[in-house]
Amino acid sequence: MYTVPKLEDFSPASLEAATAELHGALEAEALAAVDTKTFEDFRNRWMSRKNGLLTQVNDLWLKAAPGPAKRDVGRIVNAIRQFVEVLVSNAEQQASRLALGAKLRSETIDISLPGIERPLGVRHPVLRTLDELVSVFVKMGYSIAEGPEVESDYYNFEALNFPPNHPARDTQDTLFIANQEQRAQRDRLLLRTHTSPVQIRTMEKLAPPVRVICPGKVHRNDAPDATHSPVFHQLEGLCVDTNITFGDLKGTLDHAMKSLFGSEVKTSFRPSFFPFTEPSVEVSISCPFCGGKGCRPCKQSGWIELLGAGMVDPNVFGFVDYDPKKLSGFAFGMGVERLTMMNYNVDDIQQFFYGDMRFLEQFA
Ligand code: FA5
Repeated sequence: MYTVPKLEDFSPASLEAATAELHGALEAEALAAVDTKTFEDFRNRWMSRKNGLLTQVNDLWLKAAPGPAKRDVGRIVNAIRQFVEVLVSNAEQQASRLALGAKLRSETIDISLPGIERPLGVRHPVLRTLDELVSVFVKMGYSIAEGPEVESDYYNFEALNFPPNHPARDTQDTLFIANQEQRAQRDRLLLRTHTSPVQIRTMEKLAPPVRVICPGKVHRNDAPDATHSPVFHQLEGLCVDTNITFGDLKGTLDHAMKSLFGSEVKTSFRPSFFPFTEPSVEVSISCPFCGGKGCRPCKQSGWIELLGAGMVDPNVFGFVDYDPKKLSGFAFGMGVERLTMMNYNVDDIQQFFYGDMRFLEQFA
């Protein structure tokens, strides 16, 4: 470790040698200032007023110099002081730069590590089928209407020609909103059992002609099994104009089923009953799996029943102030889960609601 020597003589040669030795030590020590602590040690060692090396130079060289040498020694000591100040200031910058570099290095994140991959979501198969259906009907000129899932007795039943206490209501039992005893029956709220109430809401709002489809969620008191769920989706359709015939209903549904399942699929219309259509039909398609020969999905019959439909009952027009003498129309309602089961050959409707990734990933 460098110490300031006492000078034996104050000749220029001796002064020069001592100064060179001091500069060498100063420069070497400045290089060692690599962080705040080593810089402060360096600065104090050289500049501390009490016993710093500069103070020692002052005492041992300048004060000790004989009168004639004082001027030269004073100049040299001044130059040394300036040199120390410069090196101390450089060392400060160097130390803070190195300290910052070390900090950054210690905080470096290894961006070459693989990230956490988030799997991309896809549309649920039921929604996919619904989208396909909607686009088939939109291409035929239908627009989309929606209605509330919590519906009044009036829209869900009464205006659809289900009189209070009519046995047809039993086929569509559902959840009723509690504490409504004081309300008139027609105003009592329930979870809608089908999308048909949107027919009424649409005709109340729009003057004929009307062509709408109404997609949505419905609820029924049906025990879950392979083909039933208490919550499912329907797509309703309604077309009202002058001179709409049963032929239009058949042509429209036949086209829709062929668009969905392929042009070789046949449709069949069998008499049925709905209070709001007359005549009413159940529509089946020839089994797309066996081509009509008979297999497990079609229960060996060659046909699969998919939806209900019919010509709008004139009584329903009465509820919405449409003139049944001038107008006629047809309506249909299909179960979207049932169509999706056909579309993707799924044999248990419950699969759509379990949220099991192994099932859903097949549709990715
Ligand atoms: C109706 O709901 C009528 N509103 C359809 C209609 C509309 C007829 C317009 C005439 C004119 P239905 O109760 O049959 O009809 O139900 C229609 C379709 O919903 C059925 O063909 C079936 O595909 C589906 N569906 C019925 N109940 C369930 C259930 N619990 N789970 C899954 N799908 C069901």
